[in-house]
Amino acid sequence: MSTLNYFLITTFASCYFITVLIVFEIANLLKLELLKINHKFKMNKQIDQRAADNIRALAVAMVEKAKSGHPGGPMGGGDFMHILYSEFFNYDPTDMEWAFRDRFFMDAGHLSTLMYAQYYLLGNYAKDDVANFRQWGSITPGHPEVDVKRGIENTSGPLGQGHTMGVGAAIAAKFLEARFGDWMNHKIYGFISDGGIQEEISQGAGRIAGHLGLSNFIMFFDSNDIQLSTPTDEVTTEDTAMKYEAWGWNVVTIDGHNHDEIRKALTDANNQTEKPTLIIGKTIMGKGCVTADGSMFEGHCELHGQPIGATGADYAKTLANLGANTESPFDIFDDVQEFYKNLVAEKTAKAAEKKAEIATWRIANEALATKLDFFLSGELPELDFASVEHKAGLATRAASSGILGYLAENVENMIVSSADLSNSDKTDGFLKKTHALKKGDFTGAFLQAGVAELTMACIANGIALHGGIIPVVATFFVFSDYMKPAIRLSGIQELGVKYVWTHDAFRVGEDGPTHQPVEQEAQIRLLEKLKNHSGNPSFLALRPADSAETSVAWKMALENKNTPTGLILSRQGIKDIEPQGSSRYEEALAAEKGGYLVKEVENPDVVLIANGSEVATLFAAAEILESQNNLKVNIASVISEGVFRLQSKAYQNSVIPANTPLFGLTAGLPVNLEGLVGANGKVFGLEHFGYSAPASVLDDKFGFTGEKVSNQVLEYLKTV
Ligand SMILES: Cc1ncc(C[n+]2csc(CCOP(=O)(O)OP(=O)(O)O)c2C)c(N)n1
Repeated sequence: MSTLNYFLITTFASCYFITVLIVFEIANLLKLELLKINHKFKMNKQIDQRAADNIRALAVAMVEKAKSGHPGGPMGGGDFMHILYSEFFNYDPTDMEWAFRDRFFMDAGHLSTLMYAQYYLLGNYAKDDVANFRQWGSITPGHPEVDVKRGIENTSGPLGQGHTMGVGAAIAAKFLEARFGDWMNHKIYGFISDGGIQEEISQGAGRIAGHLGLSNFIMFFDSNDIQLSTPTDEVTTEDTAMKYEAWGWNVVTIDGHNHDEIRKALTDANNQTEKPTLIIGKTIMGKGCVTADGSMFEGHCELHGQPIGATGADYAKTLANLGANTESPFDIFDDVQEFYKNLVAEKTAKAAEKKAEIATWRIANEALATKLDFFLSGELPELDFASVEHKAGLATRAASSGILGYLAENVENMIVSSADLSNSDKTDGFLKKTHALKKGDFTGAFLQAGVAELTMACIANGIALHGGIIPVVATFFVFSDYMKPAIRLSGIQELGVKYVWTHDAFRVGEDGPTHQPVEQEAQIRLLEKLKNHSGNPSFLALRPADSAETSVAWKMALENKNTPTGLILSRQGIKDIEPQGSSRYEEALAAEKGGYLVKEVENPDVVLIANGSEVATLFAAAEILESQNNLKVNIASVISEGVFRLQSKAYQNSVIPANTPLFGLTAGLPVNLEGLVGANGKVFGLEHFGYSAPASVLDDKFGFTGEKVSNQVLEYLKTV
């Protein structure tokens, strides 16, 4: 062998040897990495299970200690919650009110422990908080009450409303995204149970979410086939998946305890661009419950709504089965604690990245960024309500239409909605200057809610909760009955929703008693007497007497950001109140005190009191009383008794004196004015359902003409 050959062979051999060595090393490294990944995966699997069990154990312990609550449902929902919050949900733990956080809207308020347990793992609650579930002064009330700083986005309890508010928030998010860009693509998650699915409102929420293609809305249905009194198959045979598919949803059914299936469903839902997603998670009521002898005790109706110790399950054995310390059941498991500590750090870092991205956007889009900040601040632009001119003798709904047209041009962050009555409730004044929201196009500002008053009101609550947008909803006053549960939640949650209610009295006329509100004003005004948790009247109800007062009422409504406002408006034209000076609008601004004198003389013989269109009737009566009976008459227009009662006693007395005869006129129940008129006064109102006939005929038949009212006053004055 030549030296050259020898050299070539040895070189080749050593190269070969080195290559084999390298390949071998790489393979080893790869194997090691795979092993590590596998180990981590197994660890994760283990920790996921432990975290979900920890949530279950906490929920059980909270209910047991409180001696009341609903343990079974949270035990089923724990797996979804943990996977959602650990792998998908984006928020900034150091800045809970960050406007671009994902939102979680709980429908099944009775499952509050599920949220408290989850947010306890995330550090939003202390051990004492969860241990004091449902107790006086605790921050863990029986049903969740909005508390954004701790992650509670909405108050819930009345089933069906929570997820509908989520739909509202999803609409708000799309509205803002259409104006400021895709970078704000946060998600709205909903959590619903059998009860919410059965509530009628889910029809409206499901229809609208599908119709508008709310791809940013992802709802988990905790489908455990058990409800409070019975298994669900005793009350329903519907195919829920088909129902939601028919509404245009993306629907997937999974094992709600299988973490990989939850993960995949959430991944797919997050990639949706066209449709909202319903993840039907088949879960087990009371997952993990065992009896005293250690056998499983799951899926029972009795686990729904009482401490598990009061059922066939054994409390201590169940805690042990879930891996909890039976002596200190409110502990977070060590490994779960460690996992969540890291998770919170990761979430914070991820949010910081997103915030940096947003900061770059802000630099490149200065004007838009300023506008966005303005929207989110909740401030109003400079508005000049006096500049809106009204023709003489308008119905207050028509005056409202003029204001809405002005607002359409001057307030860019309003969504006005009507339950298929925009041309009657006159929100078309707004609609004509914008266009309706549509699937794929949220550049408009009008929501055609369809005939679904409760859904619409609830959506408005959700829009308000999301922030950045002022929601306005409209329908006939008589149908405020259909909205009442949502109005109540607007009040409890202190939301600045604006309700526009037109066709405010029997003067609806020919439509008859079904359409003629009588007791509605009394019902709504009860909320003015009911204080919210901030100690303020929970609602502001305004029934303006003419066009100028309607402008003032809108001003009051917009400036009232922390409680809902209702504008109660007439169908029929109303004679405007004559200005006593130069500007009727300036004088009508006194309505901001709740009530004021629209006609004032010294030492009146009688003070006539009304609101809305009855004020004009009082003017007609006063004319007769003065010209034919030589009486001196004052007239007070009280747009809101609630606001009036907040004024000084001296002011109240200057409008409604204690020692002068008082006569009230209302097209609603007399109780509307009895508080103002007092025991010595008289109120003439309606004490029966209406009838179908032209409005002027009803005025005459029911005694609401100037002449008939003047006779009533004279009769009354004989008695004082
Ligand atoms: C509007 C409304 N009606 C009734 C109730 C009372 N309620 C609370 S939970 C519940 C049963 C709901 O069953 P489901 O949603 O299946 O909850 P789970 O049994 O899974 O906990 C009922 C009727 C309510 N909270 N809201």
